[in-house]
Parts: sequence; C-alpha cells; structure tokens
Amino acid sequence: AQMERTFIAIKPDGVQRGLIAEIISRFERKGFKLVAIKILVPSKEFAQKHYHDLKDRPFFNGLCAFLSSGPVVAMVWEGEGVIKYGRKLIGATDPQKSEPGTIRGDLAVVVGRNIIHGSDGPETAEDEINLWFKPQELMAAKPLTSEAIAL
Ligand code: YYY
Ligand code: MG
Repeated sequence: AQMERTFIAIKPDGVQRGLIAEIISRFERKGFKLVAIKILVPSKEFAQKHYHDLKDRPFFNGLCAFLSSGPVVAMVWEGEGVIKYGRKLIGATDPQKSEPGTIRGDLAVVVGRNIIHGSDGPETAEDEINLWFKPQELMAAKPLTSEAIAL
C-alpha cells in the first residue's frame, strides 16, 4: 500500500530566520521520511493557487504576498499518520495558541508569521503535492539498504 504523504512548506520567515534545519530535524527525528524537497520563490499567482480555499478571507492578499516574498522550502513527508501528526508537530495556526513543544509554539509569535505550512487533510495533501511537485520529483518508497552505507 502507498504510504501516507503530506505537503510541508517552510515559509519565507522560517527560511530568513535560519530555521530550515530545525524544522526538518523535527520531522526527521520523529521518524517521517523526506520524499521530496526544493527551495523556490513562488509567484503571487502560485501562492493564490496554494491558498485558494482562503480567497474570501480578509488576510488573503497579505498572506499570498508574504508567501511569494522570498524563498520557500517545499517538501513532501511520508509515514503512517503523517498528515495529522505533521499538524501536531506544527501546532495551532495562531502561535499564541500553539502549545510549547510544537514548531509554532516554540519558534513563532504571530499568526501572519507562523513559519510553516502543513496540509490539513488527505485531499488537500494530494492537491498540494500535485501543485508543488511533478511526480518524478518524488522519491519512490524504497527501503534503505546496505548499499546506502557501503558498496
Ligand atoms: O493551516 P494553517 O496554516 O494552520 O492555517 P489556515 O487557516 O489554513 O490559514 C493559512 C495561513 O493564513 C496561516 O498559516 C496564517 C494565515 N492566517 C492569518 O494571517 N490570519 C488568520 N486569522 C488566519 C490565518
Ligand atoms: Mg491550512
């Protein structure tokens, strides 16, 4: 069976603040597997596609302008329960309400600069992975073998 996958992005504030390794480390140490990663500056139009569900919200414009304001680290993580548990690692949308121990709880202060995005369910995960990545950019689900250590 195809393992569950989610889309995770480190937003421009997280990249600028030097939190790439810190954030990746939390997903990696948990035991989730990185199956795709790239760094890019999304266009405003691309950001609007990514956040299309929020197009009627008052913060939509600022949010899309912000997402396209600098480099974003786009990733796909794989593992059992990774969609839901990824959201748990991230914490509540508003960092003031995120528990300590979560990424936003530990590392962010305000909702408009909450450093990370994570898909909120199986349908959005699939849509977001397809929006940000081509199928050939994703690693096949292959177990680590001894060849990874020595020839
Ligand atoms: O999925 P998540 O990022 O936790 O929150 P969403 O409700 O999907 O909103 C996306 C994004 O919009 C959020 O990460 C920050 C921003 N935002 C905001 O600036 N102000 C709000 N009141 C709510 C969300
Ligand atoms: Mg969301």
